[in-house]
Amino acid sequence: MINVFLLLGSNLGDRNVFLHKAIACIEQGIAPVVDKSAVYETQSWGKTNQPDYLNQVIMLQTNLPAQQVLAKILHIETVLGRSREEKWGSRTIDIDILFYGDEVINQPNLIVPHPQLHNRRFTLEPLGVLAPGLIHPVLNKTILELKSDLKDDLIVKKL
Ligand code: PH2
Ligand code: MG
Ligand code: MG
Repeated sequence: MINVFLLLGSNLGDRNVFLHKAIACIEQGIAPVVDKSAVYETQSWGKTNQPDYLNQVIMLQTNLPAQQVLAKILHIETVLGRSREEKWGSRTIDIDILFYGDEVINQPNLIVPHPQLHNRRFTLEPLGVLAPGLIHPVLNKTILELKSDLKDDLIVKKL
């Protein structure tokens, strides 16, 4: 079984409900959720004039290929009302693959590890609680090391 880490994010509508619904859909359609972080309220990164997000990291164990995990994630996002308009715009739910085991994937529609994860406090804070010693297979650093290198000062608050 492969350990797959996903980041959930919502900054539109009832953000808590969208996180819960996403986890229910993931358990039903992809695999049981083995571990999950607390929920964090986080300032919008990239486009800073957007509402605050709720973010959460979860871990699944599955044998599904990464492309199948991605296809199921995109379906769940659509079911939960995600519409894609502007880059980094507000969304009811965003589900990103952070790690797929220690695999490095560079395909037109899927880059793993997530190419921005090491630049984002809203990802490294929850991930650092679930998997502090996990080694990033491209940067060859642990999550805790990436966290201490971080230059992102946006507010990330554990709820
Ligand atoms: N996701 C983005 C862009 N900015 N900021 C926060 N705080 N949380 C997110 O999940 C997030 C973001 C693109 O997907
Ligand atoms: Mg995202
Ligand atoms: Mg996404």
